[in-house]
Amino acid sequence: MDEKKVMLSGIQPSGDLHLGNYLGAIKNWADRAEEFDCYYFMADMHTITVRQNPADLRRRTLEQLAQYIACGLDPEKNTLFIQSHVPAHAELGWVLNCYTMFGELSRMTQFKDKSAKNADNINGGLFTYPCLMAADILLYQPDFVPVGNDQKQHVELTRDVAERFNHIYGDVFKIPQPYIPKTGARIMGLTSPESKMSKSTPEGCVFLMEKPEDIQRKFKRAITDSDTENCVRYDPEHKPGVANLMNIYAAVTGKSYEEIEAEFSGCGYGRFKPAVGEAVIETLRPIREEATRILGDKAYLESVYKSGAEKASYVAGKTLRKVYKKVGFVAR
Ligand code: ATP
Ligand code: LTN
Repeated sequence: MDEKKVMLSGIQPSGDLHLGNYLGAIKNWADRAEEFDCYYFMADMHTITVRQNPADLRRRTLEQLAQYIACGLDPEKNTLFIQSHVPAHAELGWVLNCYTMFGELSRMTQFKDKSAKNADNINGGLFTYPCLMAADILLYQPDFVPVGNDQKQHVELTRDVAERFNHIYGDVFKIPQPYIPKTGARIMGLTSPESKMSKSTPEGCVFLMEKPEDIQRKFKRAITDSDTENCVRYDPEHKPGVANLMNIYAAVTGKSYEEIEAEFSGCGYGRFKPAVGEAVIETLRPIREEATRILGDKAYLESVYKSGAEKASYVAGKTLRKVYKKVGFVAR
C-alpha cells in the first residue's frame, strides 16, 4: 500500500520560467519525490483567462515541461502532466462553480489585480478562476500545495469550498494545506529590489533559458544601494538590493550570509555582482543544456505527458465519480 502523503502544484505557462520560479518553487519540489506522491502540471487552461497567442502557448507549455524535468523533476518519480489533457479538471471546475459564492470570488486579490491590468477583457473565466484551481487541487486529494505567498488566498478558498461540500455530502475531499517555503520564497527584481522578480519586468528578471552573457549583463546592472558603504553586508531593511543578491548567492551556492560577507570583505559591489552572476550562470547552465536536449526529443516529451495524463486521469477520475454520485448525476 502506498501511504505517502500527496503534494500537488502547477505553474501557468503564460511566460518563460525565471530564477524566482526556480528558487521559490521548482527547486523545492525536486527533492520531495521520495517522501511524497507528487503531481505537477502545466496550468494551460488558466492562461486563457488572459488572451494568449496560440502558437506561443503551445511552445511554452512543452518548454515548461522540458524545464521541469531539467530542474530535477524525474518523470519516473513525479506525475508530470498538462492540465487540459485531464478533462476532470474542467468537469469538477464546473461543479465547484456552483458551490462557490459570488462574494468569495469578488474578494480575490488576483482577480482585482488582473482586472485592473486587463480592463478590456474582464471575462467570466478570470472571475471564476479560483473554482478551476480548487478543482485542480481537490481532484488529487493532496495534503500539501506548495505555492508562493500570492497563491495562499486561492488555497484558502479551496479549503472553504471543500469544507462546504463535505458538510453537505460527507467526507469527499481531503482539506489541503498551503505549503510556503521559508527561504527563496521571494526573490526580488534585480532592477527593483522592492518588488518580486517577475517576467513582467524583464530587465530585472533572469530567465532559466537565458544566454550566460545576458545573465551576466543583468547582474552587472543590478541595483545595489544608494549608500556609500560599498560593502557586502546582509541588511535587508537598509540594503535591500545587496540582501537580494546575497539571498540569490546563498540559494545557489548553499553558503550562509556570514560566509558570503567574509568571502567579499573589502571587495565592494564591483567584484560581488559578477560573482553572483557567475554562480547563477553555473547553476542554470546544466538546466539550460538539459532542457534544450529534452526539447529536441519530441517523442520522449510526448511519452512523458501522455503517461502523466494517464496516471493523473486515473486518480482524478476516482474523485470526480464520487462527486458526480454525491450531487445526483446518473452514473454512465
Ligand atoms: P509573474 O512573473 O507574472 O509575476 P510568476 O512568475 O509569479 O508570474 P506564477 O505562475 O504566479 O508566475 O508563479 C509560479 C510559482 O513561482 C508560484 O509558486 C510562485 O509563488 C513562484 N514565484 C514566482 N515569482 C517568484 C519570486 N520572485 N520569488 C519566489 N517565488 C516566486
Ligand atoms: N494559480 C497558480 C497556478 C495554479 C496552481 C493550481 C497552483 C493553477 N492551479 C493548483 C497550485 C495548485 C498561479 O497563478 N501561480
